[in-house]
Amino acid sequence: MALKDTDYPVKYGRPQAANLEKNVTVKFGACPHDCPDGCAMLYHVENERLVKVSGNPYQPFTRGRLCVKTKDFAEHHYNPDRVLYPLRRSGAKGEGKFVRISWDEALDEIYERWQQLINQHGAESILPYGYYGNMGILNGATAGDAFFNKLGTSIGEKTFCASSAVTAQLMTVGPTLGTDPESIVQAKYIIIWGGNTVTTNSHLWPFIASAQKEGAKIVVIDPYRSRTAKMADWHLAVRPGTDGALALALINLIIENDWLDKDYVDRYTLGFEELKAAASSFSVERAASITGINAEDIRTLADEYANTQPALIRVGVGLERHPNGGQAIRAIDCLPALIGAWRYSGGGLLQMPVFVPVQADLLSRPDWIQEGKRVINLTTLAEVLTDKKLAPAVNSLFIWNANPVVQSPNTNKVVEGLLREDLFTVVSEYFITDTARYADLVLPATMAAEHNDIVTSWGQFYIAMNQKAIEAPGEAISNFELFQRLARRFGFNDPHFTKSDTEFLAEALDWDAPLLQGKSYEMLRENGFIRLNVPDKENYRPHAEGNFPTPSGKCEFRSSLDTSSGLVAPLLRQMLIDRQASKPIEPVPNYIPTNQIAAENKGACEAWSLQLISPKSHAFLNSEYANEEHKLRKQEDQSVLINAADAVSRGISHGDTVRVLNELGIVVANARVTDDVPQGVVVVTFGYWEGNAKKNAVNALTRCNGLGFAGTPYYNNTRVEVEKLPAASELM
Ligand SMILES: Nc1nc2c(c(=O)[nH]1)N[C@H]1C(S)=C(S)[C@@H](COP(=O)(O)OP(=O)(O)OC[C@H]3O[C@@H](n4cnc5c(=O)[nH]c(N)nc54)[C@H](O)[C@@H]3O)O[C@H]1N2
Ligand SMILES: Nc1nc2c(c(=O)[nH]1)N[C@H]1C(S)=C(S)[C@@H](COP(=O)(O)OP(=O)(O)OC[C@H]3O[C@@H](n4cnc5c(=O)[nH]c(N)nc54)[C@H](O)[C@@H]3O)O[C@H]1N2
Ligand SMILES: [Mo]
Repeated sequence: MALKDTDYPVKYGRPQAANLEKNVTVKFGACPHDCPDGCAMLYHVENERLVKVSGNPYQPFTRGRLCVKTKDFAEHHYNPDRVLYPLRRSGAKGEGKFVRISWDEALDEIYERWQQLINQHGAESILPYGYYGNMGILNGATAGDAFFNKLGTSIGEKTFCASSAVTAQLMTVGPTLGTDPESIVQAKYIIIWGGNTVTTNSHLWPFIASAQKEGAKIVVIDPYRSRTAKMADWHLAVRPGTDGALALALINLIIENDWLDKDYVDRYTLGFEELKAAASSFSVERAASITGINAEDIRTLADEYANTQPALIRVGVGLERHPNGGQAIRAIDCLPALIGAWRYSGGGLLQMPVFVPVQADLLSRPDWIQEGKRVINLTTLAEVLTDKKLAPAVNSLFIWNANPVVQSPNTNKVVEGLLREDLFTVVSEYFITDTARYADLVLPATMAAEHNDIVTSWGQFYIAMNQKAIEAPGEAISNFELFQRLARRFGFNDPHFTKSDTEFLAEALDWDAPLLQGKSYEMLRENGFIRLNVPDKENYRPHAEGNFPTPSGKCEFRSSLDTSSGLVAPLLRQMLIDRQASKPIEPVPNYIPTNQIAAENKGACEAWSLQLISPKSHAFLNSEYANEEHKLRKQEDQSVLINAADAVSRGISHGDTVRVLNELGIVVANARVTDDVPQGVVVVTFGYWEGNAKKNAVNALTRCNGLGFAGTPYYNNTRVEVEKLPAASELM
């Protein structure tokens, strides 16, 4: 049901209002996962036990449905493998042997080891490595910032995900929320570009399906026939890393055929002539030979997209993971303005509505960062840990909300680094993950129902409250509490470190900002969720008359955003520098073949004949849940999807055990011979743990790279060979 703001004061959440068994109380939950859906949940508690977790049926976007990952979220909290007490390594590194210690012992050991490192090498020898295992405002990737800024450690730059997509968006349309996902039921043409909605954003799918039922055509642009492509009306199998050429060819066709909304372009865009020039060399024939999509299909796509309104583009992150992915998204982001799609409710661009007014400075304390502090990009962990010339060397890693052995590029090198005897590694976790296995100390962390938080979304317009519903098991503590305790152990007496979680939560959002005006923390606590203060979704047309939050106020085909712009937060400024080329990102979208950009990878890329892409697994959330039996059963053994032509020429049959390899590593998988992938492309999904995969998970094959556009890692720009495994002994 679609309720308006005013319709939902406390209809649920209070025990007496809900249809509940006796003795069951309900608290508001918010899914903590790094997922665009941001579900509002309800925690059902009986005799101090979490007996059920359901979706909050009143949240209009997620509408009470939970996904395959969180269906048994209550049971997840009671998984018997959970780490419940601080642990100290008792065997060799990586052996996985630990003994229980007390929190005081753990904090003392961290204090003593770090003081020693600080005295010998300076605090920059310590590297905090946090990511979005938890998306909460208090317990998320930035939970440790205030503490580490005060301590003066190296700063970890986090560009694993969406940094190209967000930067492209900032440069083109500015920090706008874009099209309301609930409005897209009105769309008549929907392009899902480099995203696997059915798997990764499943609560958006019903809106797309509704539009489809009402006659909208759904187009998926993806190198392989994903679950989403199978549900679509039309799948275009683009060659990986060539989307920029396709988008520029569409622009060229739209201009050549005069399918433009000239009035919109004149009034509300900047740099049309430059975009026209950039696109002019992308004839349909040229784009067809680059992308592998036939010329007639490209023509049809341009014609249908430009002439069917409302037209919507949903951009995923799959296409950003190439050296030219950022510029491809820039080109795509220009399309809605060219055809005036923004004029229509339900049309436009749905990308990353991340610009929610969180009081980030209050929580992270960037004012405590000392001038010139070393910034280390965390996607280069493999190199950082093994670089003998790095000064000071990284001698201690503190990891929370992250599983770099599975998630960071170049697993074998990450592990080589983690095995260093002179590296002191602390990991805060739920389980002994592939990363925690290499830790010197493991610290137990709370799950969502065991702590308080607020969760914002990066896929829809609601914020959700997460209330502590049950006591933490054993001695688990929240990330928030962990850093408060560490700060006090280090003698930091700033009031920041004695404030409680609920005190911070009351201030965590800027309630005076336009997106929150008229809303309040009390309202959030009362209702469990609130909608951002944007107009009624039926009529929401944020850029019908321009009003783009860019320097010019227009959709910028030629970006005028530069590193000095006040619109760009200081930590984002470096995103506008192409670090590989050491100059600002080109302001007009372009397409350069990947092997011309990633020059240092060129040899390796060309030595292997197949292109590997590694999208998300359906039943895992990144690497979470890959240790749980029923999720593994759903997801099945690690497999490699391979086209019949590629399989035959290698003597591979469906079901064979094969190895996927390149100069960095070997991954063992079951071959699935299928025409879901085109010739020349293979797919191994991401998230398996070493122990669950037959041998190694997919990042054993991906490399650290030049960090061009916005520091994005090029996970999908990976070349491999696939070979039939001759003997079972090789599995060892
Ligand atoms: N079930 C599940 N849901 C998740 C996650 C999960 O692990 N599991 N992870 C969450 C996270 S952190 C994120 S960031 C989102 C990501 O959600 P998505 O944006 O859907 O991300 P991916 O699955 O990485 O990639 C999407 C698609 O891009 C395609 N792709 C790869 N290379 C190219 C290319 O060059 N061009 C084009 N056009 N397409 C390409 C892949 O084949 C894939 O089908 O999902 C979130 N939701
Ligand atoms: N090849 C390839 N690699 C990829 C991707 C891909 O598509 N292909 N996707 C990339 C993307 S989009 C992303 S976002 C990253 C994801 O990378 P990560 O954010 O590192 O995700 P996970 O691997 O799920 O690891 C999160 C860990 O945090 C732990 N955790 C969860 N909540 C808490 C908490 O409250 N406290 C503490 N202390 N720990 C907690 C979980 O148990 C889990 O082990 O991976 C990237 N890597
Ligand atoms: Mo992500």
